[in-house]
This record gives sequence, C-alpha cells and structure tokens, in this order.
Amino acid sequence: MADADALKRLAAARALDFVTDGMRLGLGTGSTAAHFVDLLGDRVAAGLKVVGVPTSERTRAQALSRGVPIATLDEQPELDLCIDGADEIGPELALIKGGGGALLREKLVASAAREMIVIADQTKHVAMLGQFPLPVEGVDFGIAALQRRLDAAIAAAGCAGPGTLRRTADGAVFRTDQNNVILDYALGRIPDPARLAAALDGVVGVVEHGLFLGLARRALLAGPDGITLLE
Ligand code: ABF
Repeated sequence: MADADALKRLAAARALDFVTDGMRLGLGTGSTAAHFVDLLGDRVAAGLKVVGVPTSERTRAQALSRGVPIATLDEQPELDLCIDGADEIGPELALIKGGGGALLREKLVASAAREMIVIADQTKHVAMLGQFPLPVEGVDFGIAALQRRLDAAIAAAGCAGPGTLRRTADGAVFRTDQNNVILDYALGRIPDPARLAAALDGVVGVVEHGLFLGLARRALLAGPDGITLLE
C-alpha cells in the first residue's frame, strides 16, 4: 500500500489538472499543500503563468524557493482557485482545518476564491467531524476568560470537550502568523457543524475557527486505488 505522503502527492498532482494559464491561485498550508506548491513550481518552470497568494509565511517561503510568482491578498483580492489540505473532510465537504495553525489566512484566502479544492489522502474523509481537535484562534488578552466563554458556547451548541492552549514542541505558547493563540477543542463529535460555527462566531475574542463550511467545492481524495472526486 502506498504510504500517506505518496498519496498526498498524488492528490496534489491531480489538482494541477484544474489549474490553467493566467490563474490567480490561493496556495494552502500543510504537507499536502506543500506537494502542490512543489509540483506547481515545476509547471511554472515549464512556462505556466500563474500568481499565487500564500496562506502562511511557510508557504510563502516555499513558493518563492520554487519560483512561483506570489502576491498578497491585498494585491490580488479576487482569486480563481484555492488549493488547500484539510484535517478532516465531513459530509457536504464541511472541513476542519487549522492543525497547521494557518486557519485564519487559509479561510481568508479560500473566501476570496471563486472555487476551493481540497486535497488529501482518503483517511481525512470522515462520516462526522470532530475526532480531530477543532482549532479556535483567539486574541491572547484574557485567554482564561475567552476559554470560559468558549466552553459555554460550545456546550450551548450541543458539543463538549476540553480546550487546550496550543504549545510548540519546546513548551512555548504557539503563535499564529497573525500573532494570535490557538485553543484546540477535543470534541470527539460535531453532529451539527453549522450550529457550532454560528456559536463560535458569536464569541468575543475569537478571531477565527477551523470549521470551513460551504467553502470547498470539490475534494480530491487519494487512496491505494487512485483518486476519488467528491463534489
Ligand atoms: C492545512 O494543513 C491545514 O488547515 C490543515 O491543518 C493541514 C493539513 O495538513 P496535511 O496536509 O499536512 O495533512 O491545510
């Protein structure tokens, strides 16, 4: 059986079929999106003309190193296509994203695109979202109070589970590219993602959360038997 990384690359390679000359592309973050940027670099070297708007400093550096022309979202506020990975892909292409910490820029870039395609190995496809902890990005002023408000909002939306302040491997508080912090909520199951998203949107101090609803138009899932297209 192909290993997970090979499957991620396979999904990324298929996404290139949706890219045409002149496109303004949102460039995702994470190991699957990194394969896409890598392969896109080969196409650009062969003459493809595109401009990419990266969703993280990491992706920005990679795109530059692979010779992919880049712009900021201010310079290119309307995009043709966004290609990004996901942590979970549920029914109706509802997503959990943000395991890599880039959820805010990822959602901003995906929202600026006419179409979003998710690329992943098939293990990311689930019957119900929630096994992957849901990232919630917030401001660090009064983080304990924010966590209390979040706990209450999450309970009111019919979910439950502890939120943990994300830290780096050396124990420091993790900071996003926007210098915010992330609380990861281990909810186990999210039976009604729209209800939870609405509840989180109403919490003061929340900058963004990792539920991406109604954004992805297609998903390319790579498995041992090839690519499955969900739409
Ligand atoms: C990004 O990368 C994130 O939103 C998600 O957290 C992660 C998926 O990672 P990988 O492609 O490495 O599995 O898209």
